[in-house]
Amino acid sequence: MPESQLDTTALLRMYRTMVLIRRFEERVNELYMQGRIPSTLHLYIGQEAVATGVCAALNQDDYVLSTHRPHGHALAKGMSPRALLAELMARSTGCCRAKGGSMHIGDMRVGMVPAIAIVGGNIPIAAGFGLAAKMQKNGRVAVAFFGDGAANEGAWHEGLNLAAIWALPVVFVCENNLYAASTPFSLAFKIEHIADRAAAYGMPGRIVDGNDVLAVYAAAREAVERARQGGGPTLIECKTYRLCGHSRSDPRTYRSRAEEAAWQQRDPIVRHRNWLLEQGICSGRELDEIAGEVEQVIEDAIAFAEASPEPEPAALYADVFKEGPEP
Ligand SMILES: Cc1ncc(C[n+]2csc(CCOP(=O)(O)OP(=O)(O)O)c2C)c(N)n1
Ligand SMILES: [Mg+2]
Repeated sequence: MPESQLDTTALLRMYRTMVLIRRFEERVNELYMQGRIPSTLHLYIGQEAVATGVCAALNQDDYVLSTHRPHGHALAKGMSPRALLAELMARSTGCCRAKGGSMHIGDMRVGMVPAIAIVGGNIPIAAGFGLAAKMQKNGRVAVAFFGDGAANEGAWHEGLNLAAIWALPVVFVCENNLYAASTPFSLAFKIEHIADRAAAYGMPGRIVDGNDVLAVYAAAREAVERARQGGGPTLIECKTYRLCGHSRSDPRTYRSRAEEAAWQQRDPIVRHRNWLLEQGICSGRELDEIAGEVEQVIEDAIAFAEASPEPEPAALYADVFKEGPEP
């Protein structure tokens, strides 16, 4: 759908979502460096337009299947910042009651399937969610987010093929950020575009500027509608860049500071902000107010998480084994 058909509320909501993801992650990084968050983290800074644009095209009961880098997907799909932060801080009020941590966050009430950290592992599962939706005729769509690295996993090929032959309502969203950990795209692929692989499975492949939230939304909207109407899957490749390191303590020796600076110029949030102002859709003050409200939401989430207790030792086995009578 052209961006002119999005109303002001939807356009500002996109801005808010991107700012929420960015500031949430910046604060999480600070908390991590202060030792207030255990385990490890993969931040999404720089890729906010992908999660935001795609999730804006989804209904609450559509499914998102995420990766080791899931915070942005979860927030864009509508997960509570409180439950997310409490999970990162390993508190009993976390979305997985502290059993998941950063890489397994989820909330089925908003269609956020607990994230899967095995690279490419979410792809066949997305096909499974699509198959369930098709058999139940409930009109739901499953979206699988994944990185460039996942597109060279065997499970990726199997999942795309299954979705194609059974015309499943799935949208495959590649976030090609040019690196799989420290491996550059050019060392792992002999092709320029991952979207070109769609032809091998008989589905449409789309290439999108992943730092342009409106372009991502337009491509996602078309693919979601196609899936919902029984037209089968689509592969969307979003060209983007993570402005942060791969995970904690990444010295980023595999790429240059000049390359990072060039991508910094294409910051998706600054870009959307400038577009909103140029179009006269809102004032800078309104955007600053949105950012201010987001700060409060994040501070509230931090206070909530810190006031929450750690899980009781007795809760260790709860939700781990299936309870109830044997079938
Ligand atoms: C099957 C598997 N192999 C290796 C890893 C370790 N690992 C975690 S993230 C990652 C890089 C993934 O790169 P990409 O798919 O491009 O996603 P990005 O990190 O760029 O978002 C690797 C190799 C893993 N989690 N799963
Ligand atoms: Mg990558």
